[in-house]
Amino acid sequence: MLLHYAQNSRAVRVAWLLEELSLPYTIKKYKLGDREMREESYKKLNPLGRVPTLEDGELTISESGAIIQYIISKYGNNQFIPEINSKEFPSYLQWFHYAEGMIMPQMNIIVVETIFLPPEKRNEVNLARANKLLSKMLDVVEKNMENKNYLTGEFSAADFMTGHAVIMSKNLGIDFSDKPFLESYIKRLLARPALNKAWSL
Ligand SMILES: N[C@@H](CCC(=O)N[C@@H](CS)C(=O)NCC(=O)O)C(=O)O
Repeated sequence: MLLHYAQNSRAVRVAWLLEELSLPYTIKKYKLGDREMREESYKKLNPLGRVPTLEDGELTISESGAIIQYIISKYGNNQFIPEINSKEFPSYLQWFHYAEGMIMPQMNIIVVETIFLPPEKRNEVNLARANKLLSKMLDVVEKNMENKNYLTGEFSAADFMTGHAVIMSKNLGIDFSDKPFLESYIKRLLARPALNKAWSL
């Protein structure tokens, strides 16, 4: 498997899973914003020129969540996915999708309004709204973590998605002083050697 990867991106989620499963893979490294990600050869693999993208033989697949589900189903013997009839299964689905559904849209706005746009084009109202909403989205995760080590109790594939999104929010400078359970959750995730490896590729 070849993973198209950039540091501090959602590609870390996929590398993290590959490391947890000890699967062999190679990476092609980009820097976010690289011209190389906009070249036609890469756009053939990922028309939006984004990461992650995974190549597996003839197959090319993008969307971090889809890649994670693909790898776990095909090579992971469904590890990190609660049994379908368990009470954890619906909760796993919810937290798996919460990252791209609720957290990342706000983070995208914050990144655009603070990094991508030149100062004269930035919009303070959009930024303040995204910050407020992101904090609200994180409060829901905080509440969930009150009595748990991981999002659904045991470590699951939901942690690759929403756990990573929580860490990215913290790295972006969101105030976590009122989110002690998320602070300990982040520490717990960062203590996993597989995540450390994935983060520093
Ligand atoms: N929903 C997609 C989002 C992919 C995405 O936006 N990736 C970002 C990095 S985290 C990217 O490649 N950005 C480069 C750009 O926008 O030019 C996923 O989960 O894989």
